[in-house]
Amino acid sequence: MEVVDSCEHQNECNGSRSSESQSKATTHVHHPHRKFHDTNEFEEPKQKDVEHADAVDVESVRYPDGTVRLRNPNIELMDQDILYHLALGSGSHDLVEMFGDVKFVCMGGTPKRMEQFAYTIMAEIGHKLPCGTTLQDISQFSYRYSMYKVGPVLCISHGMGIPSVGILLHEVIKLMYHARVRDPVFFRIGTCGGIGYEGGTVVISEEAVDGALRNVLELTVLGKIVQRPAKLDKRVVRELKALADPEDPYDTITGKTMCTYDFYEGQGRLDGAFCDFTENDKMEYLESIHKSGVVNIEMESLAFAALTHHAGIKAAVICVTLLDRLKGDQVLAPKEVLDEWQQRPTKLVCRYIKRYLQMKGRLSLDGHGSVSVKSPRRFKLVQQESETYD
Ligand code: R2B
Ligand code: URA
Repeated sequence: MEVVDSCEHQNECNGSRSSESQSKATTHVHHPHRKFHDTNEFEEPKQKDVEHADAVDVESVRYPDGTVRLRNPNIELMDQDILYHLALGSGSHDLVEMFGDVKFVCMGGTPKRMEQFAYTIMAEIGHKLPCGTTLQDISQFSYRYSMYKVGPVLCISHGMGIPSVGILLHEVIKLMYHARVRDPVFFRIGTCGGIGYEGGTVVISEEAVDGALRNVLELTVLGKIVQRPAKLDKRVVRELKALADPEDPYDTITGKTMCTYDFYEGQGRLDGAFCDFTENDKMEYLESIHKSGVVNIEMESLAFAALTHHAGIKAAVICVTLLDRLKGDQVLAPKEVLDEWQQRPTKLVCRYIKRYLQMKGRLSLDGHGSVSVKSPRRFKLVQQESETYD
């Protein structure tokens, strides 16, 4: 099989906006030698920080005003683009109006967790909904993914595994393009198995590798194997790590994340429906990946890192370990404990977003809210009075 580096055809694929959309976007100025690196609002970029950006040309992924540009010339030629799994479309929805102010896209496995995350981030950033309104699942009619929007934060469930997160990323990256979002930052907040780390440890991924320790996502496109580097943003990793509080009653570490296509055999578990290896084989493998710097295993980071990197979008993966795989295979912690552990990566991402908004002067912890209680005693009385009305 021929192996093609997916960046090879990049220049052929550089899209430019259609005349209609071009008129809304700033004129495209060509900078032949400008390479993409993340313009970070927290820290000035240093030369040594941009090595990961190697093959991605800024012109291929951004318009001069910072809005997301697609590496696919077909999209702008289409009459409308239906984001089928999100139940949204460029012809049916005003995507600029709906999503133009997005800065952060936070993804996690389940719809429930992402709904909870939406309420958490809403409280953290002081985003107030108009009185009498509530958050709505924007993608509810897709019956695939759930999506909640809280001001500049989009919270989306990605399901389990590379194919699920891959489909979602295609559509969310297109959504960023249609909505003219500027320099978005993507986070995956998830769970994982630790390699030498006890349950409840927070892991910020430095990079993603596959089950054979390769730092690439491999796709078969038109019968050919295409490899995409699975790189994450080093600066965001450092910033997230710096936001870990020494007072946190758990460790926050960084390291390589292994991403597999399966939870059982693929992660060397002895307790799947099938197992053709011994406990010794399993321990030898886990010890060897541990020696190579792998600190955790999960199932989405490879696609998450590879597709965001290909799109020139800053991204980070933050997971909590549910167990130490050097000690066992089954997730045994009680539900309340698991629930508390799953709050931990969320807290770190909330701190990151809050700090960004604070620095931009966009954190509003006052203002109009849904229900604002001045006196809990009087509030209770009014509620009781109302309840007695028939
Ligand atoms: C972590 O947990 C899920 C498997 O239980 C999978 O989505 C992952 O990456
Ligand atoms: N998710 C995984 O993919 N693996 C684990 O061991 C735990 C959660």
